[in-house]
Amino acid sequence: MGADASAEKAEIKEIDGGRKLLITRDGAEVEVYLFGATLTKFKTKSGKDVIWLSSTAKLDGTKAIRGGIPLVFPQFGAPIKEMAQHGFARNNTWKLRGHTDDGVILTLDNTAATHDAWKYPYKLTFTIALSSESLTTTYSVENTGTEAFPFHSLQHTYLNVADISKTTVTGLRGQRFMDKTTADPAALTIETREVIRVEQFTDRIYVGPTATGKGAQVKVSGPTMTVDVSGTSVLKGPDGPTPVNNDVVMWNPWEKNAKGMGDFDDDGYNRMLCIEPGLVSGFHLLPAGSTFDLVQELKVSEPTLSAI
Ligand code: TA6
Repeated sequence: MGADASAEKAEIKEIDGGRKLLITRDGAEVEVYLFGATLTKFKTKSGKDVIWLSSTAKLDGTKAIRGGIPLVFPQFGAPIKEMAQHGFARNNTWKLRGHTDDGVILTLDNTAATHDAWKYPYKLTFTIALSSESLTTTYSVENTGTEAFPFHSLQHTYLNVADISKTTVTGLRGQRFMDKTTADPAALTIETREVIRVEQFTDRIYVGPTATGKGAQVKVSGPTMTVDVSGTSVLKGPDGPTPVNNDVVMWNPWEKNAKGMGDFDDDGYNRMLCIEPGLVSGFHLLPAGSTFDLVQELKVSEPTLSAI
């Protein structure tokens, strides 16, 4: 991603004993742990704290970080029972591969992390590109082996909405979703609401945007900021790039489930909402030598009156 002509080059510092990187550019800042390549902070030039992180999150590498943008691979949930929920990418330490004009590139591959139940050669790349009021993160899965492999991938983004009771989500009307809080989590229902308010335990997968025919475009309007979340995905194979309809996960554990997690603030559900572009509604096969790119953009702007 080339730097904006008007913006300065990103500055990168190792902090917290080298466990974390601080990226600053154009008055904005991002913090990302090498553990899981988990981005835990994004503060805009105008002072908005966009990402939620539980105050009780484990930050010592003993478990996936609760909050931020944990990276899900090769599975979402635990269809492969022998493997940790959401796979092993978020539970292993990534390497800093290099700097760019607007951020950094982190990588993980099968020489560092794999699993007996999923032993394919792969390379993950997480590219962070920072501007004053936006953050673009590209999560790439490359099949470096000789046979196709099944995978999911997701940027598990915890947004800091400040007050869930004053927050709305728009842009999902007309899309089909699976509701994991029901007795039939695989059933598909059409979203009929243009303005969605989250007022209870919510755990949904909006399956491959049909309404827009391109990537996911969701607006999260809270009392302190508005975040336009866009998720686009591309399969890059020998015949060139092919756009792929990605899914959008929406999750808020609500009060009872929040209290049931030791690393989730008891009242944290009031201040967060997971809106997550990914490829999770079923295992997808990635052909040998191909790469799947999942690009998330968080564009931040002032709160709008309708959210209050
Ligand atoms: O965000 C969707 C989801 O699969 C939820 O069902 C919930 O399990 C959440 O991920 C958090 O998972 P984690 O393994 O990080 O506790």
